[in-house]
Parts: sequence; structure tokens; C-alpha cells
Amino acid sequence: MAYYQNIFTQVQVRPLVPDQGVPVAVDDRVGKPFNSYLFGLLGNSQVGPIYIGYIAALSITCGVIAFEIIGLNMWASVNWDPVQFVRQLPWLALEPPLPKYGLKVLPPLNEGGWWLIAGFFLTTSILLWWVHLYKRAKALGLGLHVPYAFASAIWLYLVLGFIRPLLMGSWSEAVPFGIFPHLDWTAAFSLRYGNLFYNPFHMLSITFLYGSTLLFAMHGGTILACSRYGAEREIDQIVDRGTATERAALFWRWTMGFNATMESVHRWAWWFAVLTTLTGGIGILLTGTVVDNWYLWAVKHGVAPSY
Ligand code: BCL
Ligand code: BCL
Ligand code: U10
Ligand code: QAK
Repeated sequence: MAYYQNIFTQVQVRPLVPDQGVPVAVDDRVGKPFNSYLFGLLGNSQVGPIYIGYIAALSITCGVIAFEIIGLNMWASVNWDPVQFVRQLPWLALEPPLPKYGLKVLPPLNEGGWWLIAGFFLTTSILLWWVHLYKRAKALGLGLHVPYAFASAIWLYLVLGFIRPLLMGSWSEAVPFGIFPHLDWTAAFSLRYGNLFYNPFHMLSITFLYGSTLLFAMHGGTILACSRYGAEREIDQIVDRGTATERAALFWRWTMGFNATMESVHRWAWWFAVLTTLTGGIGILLTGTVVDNWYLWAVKHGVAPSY
């Protein structure tokens, strides 16, 4: 079915009958669609009909609860002074429980209890959002590539705040909520365990992170450069190639010696992104549980020189 794409032209289409998109089996969308000129400058001018669904609504509710618990605790820490709250916001924190409470289910609220409650709601919110992604992908008859990729990010998140603290036997191992406080935690973590640079999984994670930006630039650039030959119809060109794909492939063959295909370049990108947090989570999970000092580990295994 032909579909009008605003982004490639200055003209904004406003049909008398709003576009309902592809048909879906159960349609719970609500609201009368309207058009926005400003939105039309960026992409589609039509807003609505809107689908939220009860799982997403629950996810948003849990997210708002976590956000409020974090924010109100930070505000309380400056004696409810609104000016200081705004001024000091980047440095304020909601810290995890003190070490003396170990894995206690509910330590005193002001000594980590609130952190646990906020973490519980944030985690519930994130997991429910994953379910929402999964269900929407299914409803549209899509593959599960996006939910699986999101699961890889959630894996690192859970390792940082839940799985590793469980294995270490203390919530105090987890990350505080706060802009700079979570950076301080990151630096202190590296120092405590003998320099994360010597952790091979940190190396892998960095490689995939850098590789992701490289691939993103290469592919974004390739498609824009070939759009005059129809490369923006990327998905069509997987099955019905057209000359844009052939030019793209030839360009990389000439400059790099090998090339992808219109389909495989997306697999390259997906795997690089997914492996960033997958290997990262493994690296964090091993730290303090299996390896106590990455520098000494590296010396022992010949990664760092022993002189
Ligand atoms: Mg961190 C930076 C969030 C885990 C190391 N980190 C950031 C900031 C943002 C953030 C505040 C930009 C991220 C970004 O653009 O991502 N980090 C964040 C979250 C988690 C997290 C939500 C989490 O696990 C739930 N970070 C960790 C772990 C460390 C870590 C513990 C190892 C990976 N993080 C670092 C380092 C840096 C950050 C090092 C930085 O230099 C950078 C920074 O500037 O810190 C001050 C990519 C995503 C997008 C571009 C999409 C948009 C995402 C937005 C920006 C997320 C905002 C969330 C924020 C909490 C909301 C506050 C709203 C208020 C009204 C104030
Ligand atoms: Mg390091 C980690 C690069 C130096 C300590 N480091 C990473 C890797 C990344 C990296 C490859 C994180 C991957 C990622 O995608 O996280 N590090 C990196 C680089 C250098 C570097 C390039 C460099 O020097 C050039 N790192 C150092 C030095 C240490 C150090 C040696 C500090 C002094 N680094 C650490 C620590 C960690 C890393 C500690 C990690 O934990 C992480 C890792 O995996 O290491 C193995 C970003 C993605 C996430 C955090 C996933 C988040 C997913 C969730 C579900 C998002 C929820 C958003 C939510 C809705 C927002 C709302 C929030 C609320 C409002 C609160
Ligand atoms: C994208 C895309 C798209 C595609 C694509 C891709 C993005 C949809 C359909 C591309 C993407 C992929 C293929 C996915 C995988 C990519 C990555 C994971 C990114 C990372 C990439 C790598 C790690 C590979 C890096 C490899 C490189 C850069 C190539 C290395 C090769 C060389 C250094 C050789 C360079 C060759 C040159 C300079 C010319 C030829 C040279 C020779 C044959 C060697 C010998 C040379 C001579 C004899 C000539 C004489 C030499 C002279 C005169 C100079 C002498 C001087 C001296 C000082 C000696 O969106 O579309 O397609 O594929
Ligand atoms: C057990 C329960 C299990 C709003 C006002 O209205 C202002 C009993 C817990 C577990 C697990 C519970 C928890 C995990 C946590 C992981 C933590 C992350 C932390 C990453 C750090 C993120 C920061 C960057 C967050 C900054 C937040 C921030 C600045 C918010 C500001 C909010 C304001 C301004 C709201 C009050 C005005 C890794 C996994 C499951 C079993």
C-alpha cells in the first residue's frame, strides 16, 4: 500500500479522512486525529489515533512513582529548599542501603529503604515496557529484534543494580541515583577493582560501542549518499535490489576491500549494539565476584607485563 512520507518533501498532506495506517487485528486506538504544521516539518503532520494499553499505562505509572521517590528524596536532602534543589540537582543523590544492612529486604527508609523502593518501581516499569514492546511487535506481525536488543540493555542495568549486588551479598554495591553521584560510583568501581581497563569484557564493550558509532555513520552516510538512486527504500532493496544497493556495495568494496548487503549491514549494526551491553554486563558481573583486581589478573595472564 502506498504511504505518503512527508520528510522527503516540503509539501504537507492533510487528507480529509485521517490515515489509519496498516490494519491491525484488535484496534484499541483512541482519539480523533488532528494535523500539526510543526510536526509536519519533522515528519508526519498527523497526530493520533493513540494507543497506550494497560501494560504501558502501568509501566508509566511505576516510572513516575520511581521518579517522584528519587526527586522527593533529593529535595528533602536540601531541607525542601526549592532554589537549592534546582541549583544542586546534578550533585544530589538517593544512595543505596548502607553496607551494614547487607541484603535486608527493607532497611530504614532514610538509610537505603527509599532507594530499594525506587529501584523496585523503576525495574518494574522497565520490564513492563519490555512487555509492551514485545506485544506491539507481535500485534504488528514484526520480528522481535527490537525487544531482544532492549533486553540486552536491561541485562546491563540489572547486573549493575540487582544481580551483582545479590551475588556480592549487599545492596550497598549498587549504583546510586543521581547525575554526578552515579559517575563517582563508576570511577570508584574501577579503582576499587584494580582498573577496569584491564577487564577484557570492558575492552569488548568499548570496541562494540565505538564500532556502533562507526557503523551508524557509515550506513547513515551511505543511504543518504545513495538516496538519489532510491536507497531510502532500503527495505525494498533487500529483496528488489535496484542500483542504490549495488553502488553502496561497490563503494565499500573500492574503499575498504569488502562490503555488506542491504540486509546484512543492519545485522552488523544490531549485533554491535547488542554486544556492547551484553559483554559489558558480563564484565561487571565478574568484577568482585570472580576477579578482585583486574590489573593483577592481567599481570597473571600475561595481558599486562610483569617485568
Ligand atoms: Mg550514565 C552519562 C543516564 C548507568 C556511566 N548517564 C549519562 C547521561 C545520563 C545518564 C544522565 C547521558 C546518557 C545518554 O545519553 O545515554 N546512566 C544513565 C541511566 C543509567 C546509567 C539512566 C541506568 O543504568 C538506568 N552510566 C550508567 C552506569 C555507568 C554510567 C552505572 C557505566 C555505563 N553515564 C556514565 C558516564 C556518563 C554517563 C561515564 C557521562 O558522561 C554522561 C553524562 O553526561 O553524565 C552526567 C544515551 C541515550 C540517549 C542519547 C537517549 C536519551 C537519554 C536521556 C539523556 C536520559 C536521561 C535520564 C536522566 C536520569 C533524567 C533526568 C531528568 C531530569 C529532569 C533531571
Ligand atoms: Mg568504562 C562501562 C566505555 C573508561 C568504569 N564503559 C562501560 C561501557 C562502555 C564504556 C563501553 C558501557 C556500555 C554502555 O552502553 O552503557 N569506559 C568506556 C570508554 C572509556 C572508559 C570508551 C575510555 O576511557 C575511553 N570506564 C573507564 C574507566 C573507568 C570506567 C577506566 C572509570 C574511571 N565503565 C566503567 C564502569 C562501567 C563502564 C564501572 C560499566 O558498568 C560499563 C560496562 O559495561 O563495563 C564492563 C550504557 C547502557 C546502559 C547503562 C544500559 C541502561 C539500560 C536501562 C534499561 C535504561 C533505562 C533508562 C531509563 C528509562 C531512564 C530513566 C531513569 C530515571 C529517571 C532514574
Ligand atoms: C555499509 C552500507 C551498505 C553497504 C556496505 C556497508 C555501511 C547498504 C550494501 C559497509 C559495512 C560493512 C561491510 C559492515 C562491516 C563493517 C564494519 C564492522 C566496520 C569496521 C570495518 C573494518 C574493521 C574493516 C576495516 C578495513 C579497511 C579500512 C580496509 C583495510 C585495507 C587497506 C588498508 C587497503 C587499502 C587499499 C587501498 C588504499 C588501495 C588498494 C591497495 C592495495 C591493493 C594494496 C597494494 C597497493 C598497491 C600495490 C598500489 C601501490 C601503492 C602505492 C602507490 C602507495 C605506496 C606508498 C607507500 C608509502 C608504500 O550502508 O549499503 O553495501 O557494504
Ligand atoms: C527486593 C526488591 C528489589 C520531581 C518533583 O516532583 C523531581 C526486596 C532494585 C530491586 C533494583 C528491588 C534496582 C536497580 C537500580 C539500578 C540503578 C541504576 C542507576 C543508574 C543511575 C541513573 C541516574 C543517572 C539517575 C538520575 C536520576 C535523576 C537525576 C532523577 C531526578 C528526578 C527529579 C528531578 C524529579 C519532586 C519535582 C543502574 C536495578 C529490583 C527483592
